[in-house]
Amino acid sequence: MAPTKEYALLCLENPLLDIQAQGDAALLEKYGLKPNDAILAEEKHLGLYEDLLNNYSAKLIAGGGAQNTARGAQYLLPPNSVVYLGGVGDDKYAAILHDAVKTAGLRVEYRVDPKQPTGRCGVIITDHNRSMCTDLGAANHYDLEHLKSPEVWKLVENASFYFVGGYHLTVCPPAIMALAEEAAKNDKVFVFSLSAPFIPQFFKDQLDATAPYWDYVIGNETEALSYAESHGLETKDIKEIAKHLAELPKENQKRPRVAIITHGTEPTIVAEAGKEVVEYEVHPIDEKLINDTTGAGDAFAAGFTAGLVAGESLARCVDQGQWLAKLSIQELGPSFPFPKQTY
Ligand code: 26A
Repeated sequence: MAPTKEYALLCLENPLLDIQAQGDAALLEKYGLKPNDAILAEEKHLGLYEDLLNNYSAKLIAGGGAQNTARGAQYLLPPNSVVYLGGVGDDKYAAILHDAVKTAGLRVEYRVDPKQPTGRCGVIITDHNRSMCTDLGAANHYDLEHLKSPEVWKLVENASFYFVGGYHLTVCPPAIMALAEEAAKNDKVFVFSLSAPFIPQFFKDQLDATAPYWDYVIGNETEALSYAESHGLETKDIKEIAKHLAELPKENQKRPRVAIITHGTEPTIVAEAGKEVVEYEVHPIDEKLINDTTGAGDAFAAGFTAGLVAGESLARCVDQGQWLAKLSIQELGPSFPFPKQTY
């Protein structure tokens, strides 16, 4: 991949430790969880984490949607290309995250909260489904003060690409808006992920405030459908929804917006403002090789965004996203194979 300047890509969201295990219908029912979903934990869910660790031989794996994307993009780009921001505690879970990002060569600038525990995401695997239940902890305390601190803001000013996970809308919209405005003002690239159906559903106003700043918006079919429903679009056609996203009003008129909607093994849908929608077949994979699809979308976003940073064509960015997603689903959790594979 072409050399880029150092830390050209800056990512922001919620660093989490995934507590992941093979589960069953009874476990899902016990906590009132759907087989395939991502939600914020309520009081009734808080026993899940110990339950997974004690009774389901759960594994601890570095997670957090955009942190997975940041690791994936760094996997493909030259050393020192990606920096990631978010909030953690001062505990053994944070130490695990530090080890994982170090191995991945990802630079992190965490806001460390001495009083809050590092965020946890319970991941229950049943067949090819994964149900995620997140207790944000310290990740919920990320703030604008950290982003605007001189050392961190210097990294913001230096970067040319920003990637923000929509999950962060539940945490610190002002930090997202600060990055969005910085991007528009300086004609930098702002990439945004819809993250989960509950974001367009329950964080609609916060989401809509970021929309004019999206240069690239990435989601999957369930997120697109949730967007359509919460915004009163009279369609369930993914192509129509992608087109709608691409044509929304835009702050920086120098870049036409592109909406990218992945759809499992169905073709990826790409709508660029003012152009026809294009579909890209995914890379076929033998069902038997699929280990775990947790983080497939994050890996797609990683391959795609790394392509943008390297100045590749839109078609190649999509293809690289699909390629990295295919590699990631053969691993346990949102991980990438070592020794490294090259695109
Ligand atoms: C605010 N919420 C709910 C979340 C998340 C999240 N990352 C950030 N914020 N809920 C789940 N995840 C992460 O999604 C990855 C798979 O795409 C999990 O940590 C998991 O690694």
